[in-house]
Amino acid sequence: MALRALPLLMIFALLCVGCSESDTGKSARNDATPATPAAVSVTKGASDGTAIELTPSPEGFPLGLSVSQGFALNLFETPSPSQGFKKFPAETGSKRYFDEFTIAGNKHLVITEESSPPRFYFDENHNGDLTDDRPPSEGEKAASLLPNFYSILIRYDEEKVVAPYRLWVFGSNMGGVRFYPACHWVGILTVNGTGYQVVAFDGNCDGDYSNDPVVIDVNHNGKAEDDEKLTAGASITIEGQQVKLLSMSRSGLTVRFKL
Ligand SMILES: [Ca+2]
Ligand SMILES: [Ca+2]
Ligand SMILES: [Ca+2]
Repeated sequence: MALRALPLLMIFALLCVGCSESDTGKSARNDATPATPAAVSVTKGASDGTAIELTPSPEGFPLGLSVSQGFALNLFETPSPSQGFKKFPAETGSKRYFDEFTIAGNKHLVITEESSPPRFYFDENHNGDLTDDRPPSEGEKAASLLPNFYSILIRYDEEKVVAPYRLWVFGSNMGGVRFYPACHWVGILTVNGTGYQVVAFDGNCDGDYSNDPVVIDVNHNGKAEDDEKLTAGASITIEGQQVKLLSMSRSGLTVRFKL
């Protein structure tokens, strides 16, 4: 079971920008602090139920969950005035594409670059300036812009967190460049002394985990059965104990149950 949290993605710094300008996107993430402990912390709130902080995992399709395709990019060769680019990263000589990418409810400008490794500049603070964000994400496969894995950081302003999101980005036969989330969040819910894996997955590819089911692997079989998928307000009985999903945060970081 995929409890392998990737430490380099463990960033919950409060909107800290430009942690290490000299490094690549990946190693900048290494440098960012503080990292959230890998273990699950459970706190009891009087009215908030039980809050569990989940841990990010850089793997897709947890518990066999399926996804739809999310639309990512058009790969426009020139920036359009309507896109709102205000400032561009210094030219590197590699071919670039200019796009808007809507995720987690915000439109972010994106520049993708056919460098080696390819780069994915993401306007994290969505201000139109592509020079004041963290360094670009570098594709995990050096050879080509697409298909490839990129890891971005998304701001969730209402939660004051910046959360990692890893994407598998590919040219789609449905048109344009689309993506799947190659990531999820995972934790442990303890009921009567027994731990149950809890998984949040952005199956509808919009960067918002609050509108997808939260799965509790009640029968420990590593798969998500239909009755293990909870939407907010829904309940499931575990060992005679009713467990109600109160809420899932948009970022995926925090899930709340009422036991
Ligand atoms: Ca920016
Ligand atoms: Ca979603
Ligand atoms: Ca199961």
